Amino acid sequence: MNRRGITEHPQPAGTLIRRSLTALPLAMVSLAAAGCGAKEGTVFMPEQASTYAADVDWLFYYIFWVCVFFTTLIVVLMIYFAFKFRQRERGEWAQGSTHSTSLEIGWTIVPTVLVLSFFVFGFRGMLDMYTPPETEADRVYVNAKQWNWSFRYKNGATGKNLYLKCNRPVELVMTSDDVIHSLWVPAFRGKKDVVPGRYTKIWFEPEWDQERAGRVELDNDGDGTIDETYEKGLVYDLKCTEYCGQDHSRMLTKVIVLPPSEYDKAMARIANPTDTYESPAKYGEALWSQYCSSCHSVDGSAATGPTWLNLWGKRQVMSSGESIVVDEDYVKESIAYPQAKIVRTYENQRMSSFKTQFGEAEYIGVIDYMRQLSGEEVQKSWPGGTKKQEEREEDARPPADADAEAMHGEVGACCVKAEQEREAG
Ligand code: HEC
Ligand SMILES: [Cu+2]
Repeated sequence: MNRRGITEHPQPAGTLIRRSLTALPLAMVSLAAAGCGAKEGTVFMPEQASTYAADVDWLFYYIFWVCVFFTTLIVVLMIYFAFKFRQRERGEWAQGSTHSTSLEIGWTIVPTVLVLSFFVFGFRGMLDMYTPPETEADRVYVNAKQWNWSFRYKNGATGKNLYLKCNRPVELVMTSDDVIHSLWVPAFRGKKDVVPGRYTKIWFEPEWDQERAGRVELDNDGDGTIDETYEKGLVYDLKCTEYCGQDHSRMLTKVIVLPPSEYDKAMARIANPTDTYESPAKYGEALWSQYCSSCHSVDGSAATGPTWLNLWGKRQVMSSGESIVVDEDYVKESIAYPQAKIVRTYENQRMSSFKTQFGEAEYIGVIDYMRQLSGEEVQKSWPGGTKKQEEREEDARPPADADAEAMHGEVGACCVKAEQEREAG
């Protein structure tokens, strides 16, 4: 046997492994702890904005550092052993000790305990995410379709943004009209598939952060003008995270976390589009941008569905060969029952019904917008009258400085209080 034969070395290698294994649990816990408690985002994670976000991150970093540790340990030892016990001469073979009971037991028990700990922490976290708190959670009904989201609130109003009350649990009851989508708010960590033909649920409790909360200005139709403002709020992204077709990446909207008084304003606003938009055509344009723009262009360019430019009054040929003049009845039918009449050459595309999202104001809005796109004269204001123009401008203007300060002091104060109470209790 060689001077540096294998028989001389099983002990040192075994000791090395055993030593590292005893130090391991301590190192793991302190490393995992380093990643938690941070509200700020990290390299891997966005900010933590819900009550369970910190737990998710803790588990992520725990598993991450366990993996980093073992990958390093295994690769370093592998390289070291490959070098140390390399064959130095032709015909040299390993001899002697080939079995170490303590080593076998060690590398069976330690990984088992670690993997079980992943399971226990992960399962507990999953149960937390699936079980809304005992206190009555608010409910929001979510509809997903290619390629937009809509949220229906207690007051019956529907909108494309998810408005939430700060420090108040909310349960989303979700379903899809076509394919599988998945709702994801990265800052809340929660994520759940939205499946056609059944309801799935997820809940969050958005945490208030008085420091970071600021004035919220939303341009819902992307035309460069502000449609909604709130004195104080937090805004996060909400996206679809299950590939659902060509414009999957456009299923992107906002979560707006608001103190109760501002939340009530948001509810009133979406319930009364006639106050928010000065004319049906303007509202129609906003609806187009929120729900229809992923498939219908308004500049004549090709998309999943026919363009709306000069569509109004046009003779449209259906797949049946029948030709139809685009008027109110046809548009309304196409929105509520898109499959009733299919436009020729669009047989392989599919539009989902907006029957549940649309009421009379929405139909009138889209119709007027289409008429406008065909160069027709449209109504300058809502039939039956609405808020006066000055009032609307008043709403859109930021409050004078003194007012603003008074409001910032008080808006969100209740959320801060709720937060302090939670921390204390
Ligand atoms: C997933 C893509 C998609 C979305 C989103 C979509 N549509 Fe469509 N739409 C289509 C397709 C495809 C057709 C043509 C096939 C048919 O007639 O059903 C169509 C046809 C129509 C027609 C008949 C047009 C014509 O040329 O005869 C109207 C009106 C219409 N859509 C309105 C809307 C409105 C309003 C919205 C938004 C609230 C909307 N669509 C959202 C895909 C879509
Ligand atoms: Cu989707």
